[in-house]
Amino acid sequence: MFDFLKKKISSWIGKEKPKKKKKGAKKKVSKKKKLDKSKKIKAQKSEILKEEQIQKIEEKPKENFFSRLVSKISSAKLTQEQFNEIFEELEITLLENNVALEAVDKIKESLFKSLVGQEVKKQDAEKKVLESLKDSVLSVLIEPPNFIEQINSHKGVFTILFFGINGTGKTTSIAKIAHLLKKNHISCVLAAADTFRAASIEQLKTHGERIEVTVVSSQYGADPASVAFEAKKYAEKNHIKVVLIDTAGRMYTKENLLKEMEKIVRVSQPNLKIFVGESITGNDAIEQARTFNETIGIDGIILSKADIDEKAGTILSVSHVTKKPIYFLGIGQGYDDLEVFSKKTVLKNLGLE
Ligand SMILES: Nc1nc2c(ncn2[C@@H]2O[C@H](COP(=O)(O)OP(=O)(O)OP(=O)(O)O)[C@@H](O)[C@H]2O)c(=O)[nH]1
Ligand SMILES: [Mg+2]
Repeated sequence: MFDFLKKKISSWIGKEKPKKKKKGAKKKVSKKKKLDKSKKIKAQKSEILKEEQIQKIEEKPKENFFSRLVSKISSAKLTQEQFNEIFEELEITLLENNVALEAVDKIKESLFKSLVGQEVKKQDAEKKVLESLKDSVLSVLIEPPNFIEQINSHKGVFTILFFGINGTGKTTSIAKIAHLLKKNHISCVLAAADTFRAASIEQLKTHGERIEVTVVSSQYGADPASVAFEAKKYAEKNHIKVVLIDTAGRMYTKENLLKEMEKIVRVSQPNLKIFVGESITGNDAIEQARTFNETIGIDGIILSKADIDEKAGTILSVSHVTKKPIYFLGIGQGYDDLEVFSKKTVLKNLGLE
């Protein structure tokens, strides 16, 4: 994750040095041969010198977004026009890496405020630009509440509803969360409220067996809202702290499916509504999150498959677009492959910390 963007930023800020070209292996030459071939050696030497000169030229860092900003700032106050011209490179990089336009604009606004028209000492210019870049990334991220504390501080049963389109990793994320809760000594029950997709109930039951968590289920075709309700009742009766409700993947554009979801929400009264989206799908995931947020309302986000997302733009922009925090990133198919989201980790992954 973050590979592409990190590489670009690292090359800007000089963390990734251009690789030196390997020099040709020097031949061992005997004294006699040396004398005989002195002319040739001279020619070789001048060749090597030429090669070194070429290398020096190749190694000279190219003018990039970062160095241009630093040099403009250290020579005079940066003007609006200069900033816009220089920002273009960052803008393209961000868009190429799936960052949503709104988030790009916000990053631009934040950088603009801290750099344009500012009096900065020459020796501080590099630090100032780096700090501003960091701040502008932070400005589009939201730090999530502490998940475990949020549950523990709640009186009574804590219900979490998971939703999203088909195959995004809802069921897997539920199993990962149940596993996390168990590790934190918090009891939970799973509600098999995806009564639509073939084998979905068995899939959840298999996870339940593996992680030793009870699954409340009904028949295929049963009302998902009633399964969620039953699971909540089961939790109340058996003093179980958390109910995790699995739902069928649904297109956010289908009105009847959204109505069904509204009913599940009405009946189960969740304390958290978690949208599960795929990190790799970029603007698609952003659009899904936006629409689910407008129709059902989301409280938090899990972005799955971050382990196979090299661009990371969804991670950078989904919270800014929805104003809702990412709680976790799915980073694999195992039960422990769930990473608590934090701003600090994002900065670290981008090579900015
Ligand atoms: N690499 C990777 N694969 C994941 C991750 N999360 C889920 N998957 C895989 O994605 C596929 C779909 O996962 P599910 O949990 O069944 O997705 P779902 O959203 O419940 O699917 P539907 O119920 O059909 O809508 C499975 O093969 C999972 O193993 C993740 O974080 N990383
Ligand atoms: Mg599922």
